[in-house]
Amino acid sequence: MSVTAFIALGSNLDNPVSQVNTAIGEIEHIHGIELKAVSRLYRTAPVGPQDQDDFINAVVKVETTFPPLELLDRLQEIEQKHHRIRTVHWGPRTLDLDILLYGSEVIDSPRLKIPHPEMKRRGFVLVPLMDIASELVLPDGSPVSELVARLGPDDLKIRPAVL
Ligand code: A4P
Ligand code: MG
Repeated sequence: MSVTAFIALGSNLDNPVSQVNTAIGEIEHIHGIELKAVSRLYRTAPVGPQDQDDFINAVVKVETTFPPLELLDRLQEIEQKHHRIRTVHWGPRTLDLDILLYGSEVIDSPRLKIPHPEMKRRGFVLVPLMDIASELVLPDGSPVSELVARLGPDDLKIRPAVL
């Protein structure tokens, strides 16, 4: 049985456009994951510490036979391959892969929280998500389109990356 999941990608170090594009290719090649849709890439102002470069953000839709924690393991292997070093919380990173949604499941465990707790107020997640899932409704009943409509001007300071 396969489940539809949405994964957010973010990078602001070491050629972020290439980090994100390479990661999408790596996700696509995992047995047990089928890539269904890819948003545009967006250039976004950093949320959190401001003394860092803009991010490149995107969201992909996949179908997967992995249970949630195994999907997280596979994504963390990709993060490791990108030489990700965890330093500052919300600080710069070569590659961040977050599971936004896994079917309509709600998970609240130490290693995994789904829906991603910050997703409802983050333009850099919601706008790319709208590209590929404009009709999507979160497990708590919030339509993604309404969450986007509610974003403040600062959260909407994002633009498609010029490639
Ligand atoms: N974890 C729990 N739930 C999840 C989930 N749904 N998906 C756990 C993935 N991981 C999840 O994450 C720490 C732990 O979270 C993981 O080991 C996993 O078990 P991390 O990515 O290593 O830590 P972090 O990045 O310091 O914290 P966090 O909370 O992941 O940061 P965020 O929320 O990802 O924010 N600004 C812009 N414009 N664009 C960005 O992409 N990203 C961040 C990072 C901040 N500002 C940004 C952006
Ligand atoms: Mg993360």
